[in-house]
Amino acid sequence: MLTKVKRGWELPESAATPEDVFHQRRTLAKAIAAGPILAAAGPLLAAAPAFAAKGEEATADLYPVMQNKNYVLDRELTPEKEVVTFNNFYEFGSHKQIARAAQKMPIDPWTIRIQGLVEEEREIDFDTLVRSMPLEERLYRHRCVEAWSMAVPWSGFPMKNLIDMARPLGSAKYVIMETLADADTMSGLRQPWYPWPYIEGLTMAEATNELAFMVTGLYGKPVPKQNGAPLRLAVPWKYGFKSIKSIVSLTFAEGRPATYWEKIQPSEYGFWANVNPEVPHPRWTQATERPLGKKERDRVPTLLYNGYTEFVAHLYDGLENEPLYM
Ligand SMILES: Nc1nc2c(c(=O)[nH]1)N[C@H]1C(S)=C(S)[C@@H](COP(=O)(O)O)O[C@H]1N2
Ligand SMILES: [Mo]
Repeated sequence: MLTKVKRGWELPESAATPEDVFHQRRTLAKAIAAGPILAAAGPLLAAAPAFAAKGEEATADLYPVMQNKNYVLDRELTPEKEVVTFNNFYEFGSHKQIARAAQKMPIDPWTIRIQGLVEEEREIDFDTLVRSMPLEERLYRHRCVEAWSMAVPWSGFPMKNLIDMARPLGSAKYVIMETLADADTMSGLRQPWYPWPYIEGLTMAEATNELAFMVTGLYGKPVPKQNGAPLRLAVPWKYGFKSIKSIVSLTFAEGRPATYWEKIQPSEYGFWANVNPEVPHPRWTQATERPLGKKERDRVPTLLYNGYTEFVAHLYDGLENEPLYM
């Protein structure tokens, strides 16, 4: 029989941030946006990195949003500057300094196509979508398969809400997501040996798990382009490449998709890609990770399912013969 296991990082109700602290933060964020009082701000808001969202975005009025205290970190937040200047977004190049180039990506208007095994195929306007969803902030870890990691405040809404809105048929077993492929602004698309567009997928059980999160914001602002504006996925128990950016479509299907990285190198990157320190990448260990902004000597141990075992381990019962950790 299953009993509810207490999650290690769950805080008692009494530890939740009271509303007035939230409002204080919001006022502070507005004040900072308005004038040069950086010295008064906390470290989270004080950094004003070159490629952070500027508050001019069409959805800027929505942020910051209330933090959901069910998702507690075991480590400090990564400085915003690191998160918005060190990125993987191959559409803009196969290196980390793509933030400037990504500013050219057109994101307004933005449409998300819902197709495949659904009651009715449709297109949703991003602005309408984000304004109809219950936005919250979640502090999540993120572990790249390259063995660097970060801990960030995403804003967004549960992926389950988007799945419910899409009304998939009972025959749908997977949801496949696709990134914008805009040859005019994405220079990476000129490298034809990469299988554009970037595609990722989840089982329906994974996509409706409470941890699966559709990201629309970061550090209390709209998510910057280099981090996957206007809509990206965060599945923190999986390697970072599953968290697909700048999503333009959701396709519901019966068959498992061949994902972008799987097509590039199937012996190194698989469909499941759950974090596991004990299963090395063919070319390096996954036992430890370097938090962004820290030195090599400050590497920390990597955790099974990136620390989210209690949320997701049951999703893989009976699948022990699958390559779950690559
Ligand atoms: N479309 C798209 N999504 C993507 C990628 C990419 O190259 N293209 N890189 C992935 C990888 S490998 C990681 S680690 C994260 C990085 O997200 P960040 O730049 O916000 O840290 O995005 C993921 N999503
Ligand atoms: Mo990654």
